[in-house]
Amino acid sequence: MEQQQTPSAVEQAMLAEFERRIAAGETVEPKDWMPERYRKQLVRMMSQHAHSEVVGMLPEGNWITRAPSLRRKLGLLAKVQDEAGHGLYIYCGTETLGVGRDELLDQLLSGKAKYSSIFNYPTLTWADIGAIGWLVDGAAIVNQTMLAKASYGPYARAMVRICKEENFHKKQGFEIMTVLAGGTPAQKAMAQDALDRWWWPSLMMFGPSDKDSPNSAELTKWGVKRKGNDELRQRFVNQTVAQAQAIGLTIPDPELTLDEATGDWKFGQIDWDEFHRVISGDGPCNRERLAARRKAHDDGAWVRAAAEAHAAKQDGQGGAARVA
Ligand code: BYC
Repeated sequence: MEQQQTPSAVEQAMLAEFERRIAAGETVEPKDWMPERYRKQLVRMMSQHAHSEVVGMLPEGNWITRAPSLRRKLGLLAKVQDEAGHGLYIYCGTETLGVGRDELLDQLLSGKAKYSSIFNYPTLTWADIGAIGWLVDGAAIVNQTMLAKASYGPYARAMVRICKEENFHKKQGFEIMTVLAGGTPAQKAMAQDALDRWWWPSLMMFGPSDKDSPNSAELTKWGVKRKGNDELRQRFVNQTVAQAQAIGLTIPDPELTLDEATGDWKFGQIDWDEFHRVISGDGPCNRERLAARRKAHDDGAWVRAAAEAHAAKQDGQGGAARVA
């Protein structure tokens, strides 16, 4: 009689096959077998990413009514709408992993879920809108170009489209900064002030240093992350220093020096205490952001109720209820 394999042996064989596929560069699709831990890690990372896109609309939304011209207003409106779309693609991606958007939104609104630290800083002047496009979208592109090669198909494919849109966002932000930096002394000072305030939080977007990053090893082993947090941060610094120089702005880091041997711009110490404060809920705007999201959710209750009633009517339930 054939001996039955114990579940753990089956599981081990499936895991080995899964890892062979990843090593061969194959893409994992929703109906493929995957280790529970891979699924959980993806849900964690993708839901944080989706939440970041949605919360990320708030700092910029703050300036839609105060944009300095119709052209600027149109660009900003389009950008903020794009961010909502990015959130939706990524929430759809998490649905392919068996987790509904309602559950994830509950986690966001209850304060349990994380979202990117960067969106807990205030947008004080119009130049902040330029700085966000240039630096925040610029950092996001560096990170997400890498994620477009992630092993999980739905996430990787969402990143391809998102990166194209983020490129437009970065260009509009850099153009705002270029115009301000070449304007009156007061406009240039406003642009420099925005760079001073957004520079270090932008570097924190890449996450802790690799040696302090508990998730990196597993995510790298399973091909979700293709590069480490430090390498991507360095890539962003290298490309951004040249851009700041081109428009006559100064990166607020006295320790910034070019390493001739590697071509890398070496930068000073990131304030990791500030980073940990912000991601644990105690940044300058964490409370304001969550309050705004909760209000938007409550205000939208009638839309959800109407959509559900419409869906029920479409599948005949509403009709049956009316007859009864
Ligand atoms: N902020 O082990 P680590 C946009 C957490 S939005 C908050 O290195 P991992 C845009 C991390 O979650 C684009 N938390 O984590 C939208 C972990 O905590 P948990 C946003 C952070 O996952 C609107 C702990 O720290 N992009 O472009 O290996 C307008 C240890 O970290 C942060 C994404 O979401 C942070 N900055 O790597 C404009 C990209 N960093 O979960 C623009 C997708 C770390 O264990 N995400 N943490 O409790 C990623 O690429 C990765 O998740 C990270 C972190 C590189 C961020």
